Amino acid sequence: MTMRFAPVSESQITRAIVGEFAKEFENYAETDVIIVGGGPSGLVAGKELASAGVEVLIIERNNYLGGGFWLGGFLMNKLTVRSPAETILDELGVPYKEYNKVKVAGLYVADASHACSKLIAATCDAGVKILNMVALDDVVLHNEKVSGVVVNWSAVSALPKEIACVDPVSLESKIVIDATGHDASVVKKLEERGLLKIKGQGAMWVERSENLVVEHTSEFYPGLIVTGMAVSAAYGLPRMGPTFGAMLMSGKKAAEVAIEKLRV
Ligand code: 48F
Repeated sequence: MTMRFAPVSESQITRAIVGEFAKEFENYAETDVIIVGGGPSGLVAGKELASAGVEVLIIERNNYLGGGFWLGGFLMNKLTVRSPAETILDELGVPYKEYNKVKVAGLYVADASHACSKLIAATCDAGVKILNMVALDDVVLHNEKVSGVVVNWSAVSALPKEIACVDPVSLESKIVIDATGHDASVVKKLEERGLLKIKGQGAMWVERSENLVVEHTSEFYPGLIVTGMAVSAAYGLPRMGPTFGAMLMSGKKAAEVAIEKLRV
């Protein structure tokens, strides 16, 4: 039997894309939580929040989600987590091995592609909406509280001003989460205005860093929660290198902090 696709024209396809995008963009111009950055910490935070019924929008400057979670380190796609973060791999249905049980306990290795794609799928399944190729330009500040973000297409900042003089647009939310990794881009917007001072990331010390990142995942400025490596940059904590347990656990904690704030 010959297969025949539905008779749909070019303009109908264009309308389907534009219509659905515009509807969603309009709905999410004001939302509960905006997460800037779709790496492991932002994705876990989004998944947890959406699963609890919170409206969440992730802003991601790349055309793909996952951030540093696609690779385990040094361009090698095996990633590690330390106990107890393997419980999140269990929740996501990601297979993993315990590494060299005899010498070290509680170190697990998984395929990065498998882990990252499962996390992205779980985040989308939970109902999180995503804006790709959109970068943070600034924050919305109302009465000394972060109340949203100012964004533009990622390409705009890469073009010379004489070609791309494009004003950004603003999106309002009750809470913003900075999940932009080492850059801590949202926090830095507040620092640029002299509203706070960040310490910048400390040197490598895996033993301490993962616990500290989760401990310090919190509201860093009214309306702004930090998660993942942005916590490290904001509080001057040691870096941890290629192990991801703290990113996943910090995402969970950021969601808990946000839910608590939304209740008030
Ligand atoms: O860097 P990233 O993976 O952050 P994370 O969730 O995890 C860090 C680990 O991957 C690794 C590590 C610990 O094991 O050291 O680095 O803290 O993901 C950050 C995401 O934010 C996006 C960026 O493209 C990436 O996907 N991002 C960064 N700045 C902006 C942004 C911005 N200004 N606007 C929009 N997205």
